[in-house]
Amino acid sequence: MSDAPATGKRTNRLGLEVTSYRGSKTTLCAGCGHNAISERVIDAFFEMGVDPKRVLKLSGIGCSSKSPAYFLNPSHGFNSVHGRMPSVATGAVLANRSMQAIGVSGDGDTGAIGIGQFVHLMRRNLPLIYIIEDNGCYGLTKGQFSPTADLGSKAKNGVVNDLPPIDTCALAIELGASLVARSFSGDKKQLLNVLKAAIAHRGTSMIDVISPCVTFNDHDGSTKSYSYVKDHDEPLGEISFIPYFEDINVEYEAGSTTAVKMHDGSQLLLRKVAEDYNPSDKVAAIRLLHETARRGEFATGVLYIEPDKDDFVESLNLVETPLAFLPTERVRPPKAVLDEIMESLR
Ligand SMILES: Cc1ncc(C[n+]2csc(CCOP(=O)(O)OP(=O)(O)O)c2C)c(N)n1
Ligand code: SF4
Ligand SMILES: [Mg+2]
Repeated sequence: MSDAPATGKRTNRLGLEVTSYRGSKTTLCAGCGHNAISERVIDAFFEMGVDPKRVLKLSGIGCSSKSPAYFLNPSHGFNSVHGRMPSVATGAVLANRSMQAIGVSGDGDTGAIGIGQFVHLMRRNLPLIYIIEDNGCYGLTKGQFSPTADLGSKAKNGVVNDLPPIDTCALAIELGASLVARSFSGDKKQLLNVLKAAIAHRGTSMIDVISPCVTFNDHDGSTKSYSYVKDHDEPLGEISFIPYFEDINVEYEAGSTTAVKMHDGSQLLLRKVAEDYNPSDKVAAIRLLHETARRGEFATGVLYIEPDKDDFVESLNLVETPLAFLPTERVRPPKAVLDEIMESLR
């Protein structure tokens, strides 16, 4: 990061100003948690010096899925069908593995109509940052309960939710995502560092961000309101992130800090507060999610990470050149070969 003397504006390692990472003006409600998440995405991509022209933005349908329009204007975008972002993302990433992909979904988009696609995306460990902007309701269609609404939580009209929630983090860990985190749209510092770690990570980074809907789900009785989440947030510890291009010889107290080496050489530092938490232990991560949920709390931070797990692109053993750049002769069999196949089926 440097100051450009000509303009006095802060630039990143590509010489770009933060304006290159902004998007269109938001049309979401003032105070919506989703807007704060877009701001952190802008900061994270700017500070990590990712070329916005090398980014794919993908989403489904919902207020949350509109968010990619509000960050990274120079990037490529595809606003798909409700719950179908995972299949579009899979096709796009396999066609051009040289791009950095970020998908934004909602708790309805992921947990209801899109749950089948979500499940298979997680088990494939596709290189993708997958953000769920989780407000426990269908904001766009006026606040009905979504599958992440807690049992017993109250809607604005007084209706009580009588179904148990799906914990998207527990599901993602169980299925095979290699970085799983939960954060809160109101926790600027934690969310920024989680996003930076996700940018450095290879494989699926599934980040469930509790993001209050100020219009339909921010009242007493809701467990996804600003006040409830502030009072019940249980951070696993303080998170710091040092990208590979910055000096990593920082002092940190051995014994109280776990340093996770990312595949690109960056370091994720997890400073523990209360528990002796090991983010590479799958069983411990799932136990923690169950225990905190039983107390009505949210564990936030990086819950699980497996930096060296093979991703979907590697496991398919694709050719070095992204499929999008291969000439037609290499991706389409010639007519004679197709004729031969047809003949053999007679
Ligand atoms: C196939 C289909 N079914 C239903 C809808 C209606 N619909 C639009 S958005 C939405 C839910 C959005 O909730 P969520 O994903 O949580 O996003 P939020 O608006 O809360 O951010 C629904 C049911 C639709 N657009 N398409
Ligand atoms: S309705 Fe709710 S989720 Fe949608 S923009 Fe407004 S505050 Fe955000
Ligand atoms: Mg929602």
